[in-house]
Amino acid sequence: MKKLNVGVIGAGFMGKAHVVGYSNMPKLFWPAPAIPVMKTVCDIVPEIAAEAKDRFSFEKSCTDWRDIVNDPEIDVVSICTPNNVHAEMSIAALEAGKHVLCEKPLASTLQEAEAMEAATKKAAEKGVIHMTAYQYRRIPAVCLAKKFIDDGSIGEVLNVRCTYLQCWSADPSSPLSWRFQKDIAGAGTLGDIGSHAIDIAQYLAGDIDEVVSMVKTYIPERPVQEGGVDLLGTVKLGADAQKAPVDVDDEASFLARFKDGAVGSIEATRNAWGRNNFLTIELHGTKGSIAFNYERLNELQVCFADDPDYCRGFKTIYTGPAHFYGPATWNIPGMNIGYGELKAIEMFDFISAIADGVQPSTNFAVAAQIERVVAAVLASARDKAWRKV
Ligand code: SOE
Repeated sequence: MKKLNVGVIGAGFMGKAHVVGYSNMPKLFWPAPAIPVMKTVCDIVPEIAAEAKDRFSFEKSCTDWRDIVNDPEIDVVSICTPNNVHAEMSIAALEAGKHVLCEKPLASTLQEAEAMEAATKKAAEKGVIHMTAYQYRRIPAVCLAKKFIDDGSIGEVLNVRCTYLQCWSADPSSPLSWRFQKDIAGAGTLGDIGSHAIDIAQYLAGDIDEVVSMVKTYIPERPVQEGGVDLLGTVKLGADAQKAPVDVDDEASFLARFKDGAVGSIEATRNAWGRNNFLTIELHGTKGSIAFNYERLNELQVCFADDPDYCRGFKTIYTGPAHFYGPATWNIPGMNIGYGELKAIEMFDFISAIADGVQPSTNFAVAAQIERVVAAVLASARDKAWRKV
C-alpha cells in the first residue's frame, strides 16, 4: 500500500489533533487510501518539538518549518500554527509540490487568504491537493442533514440559525494568548469559531450574499502570559499579573441573506458560561426542519411536515454504521464517535483526495470565500450597515 510522508508544523493542540487523525485513519478506514507516515514534526520551541517526536512517534523533529517544506522526502504538510503564518508556510509548501492541510481560519487577513487561493492554481496543475481543516461539515449527522436538504426532504430552506458558543475565554484572568491579538489572529472569536459556523451554514444553505453585524469585545485587556503556547483558558493568572489590550472581538453576531434565498443568523462567542463546544444549526424548510448540536454530535433532529398531525414533531436519528463514514468507524449502533474519530474522518477525506487527485470540499477556494464573509462581517460592524460578501 502506498505510503505518504507527513510533516506537521506546530505541535500544540491542533498538531496533536492532526497526528491523532493521521494515525487512526488507517485503523478505522480499511483499506486506507494510503498510509500516512509520521516523518517530521516542527515546533519553534525546541523542548516541545523534541517531546512531540517521541510522544507522537515521528522519525525526526525540527524547529524551522522550512526543513519540512524543503525536504524532498515529505509528501504532505499539516500547518497547525497561529493564523498569521499560514500564508507564508502554505504558499512555500504548495510551491514545493507538497499537499497541504492548513488549519482554519485560512489566514489572518483576506489579502493573505486570496494570495493562498491564487497559489493553489499553479500547484493544482501539478496535482497538488489543498485543504483547510473545517472538519465539522464531515460529522456524519451533518452529512445526513445535507442529504435531507439535497434530496428535498425539508423542501426549500427558508431560515438558518447557527451558533458557535464556547466559554473558555469568559474568565478575565485567562491569559492573552495569540488568539486575542489582531496581528497574529486577524479576527477574534469571529475568525476562530465564527468561521466554522459560516462553513457549516454555507455547506448546508449555500453561499452567503450579504450580512449586517455587530461585534463586541467584552474583556478589553488580559494578563500577559509567558511564552506563545495557547493555553485555551486552562490557566488563570493572578490579579497582580501585567495586562495588555485585547484588540479583537470576543463576540460576533450577524444576520445573513443567502444567495439561494434563505435568511438567517449566525452568532459566535467564547464567553458563554455553560456552553462548551455549542456549535448548533437549525434549518427550517417548506417541508420540514433539521437541528444539530455538536455537544450531541451523534444525533440529528428532524421534523417532516407531511407526518400526520398527531405525531408531527422533532425525532432524533442516532448516526452509526448505517450513515456516512459509519461502516468505517464502529460497527455497533450507539458506540458513537467523538472529536478523535472526526479528525480521522478528516484525514480520510484529505488522503483520499490525494489518492484520487480531486480537490476536497474544504479546499483553499472554499476557505477563502469564508474569509470574504468574515471581512464583510467586520466591515458591516464598523459601518453599521449591510455589506455584500
Ligand atoms: C478554540 O476556540 C478552538 O480550539 C478552535 O480554534 C477550534 O477551531 C474549534 O474546533 C475548537 O475550539
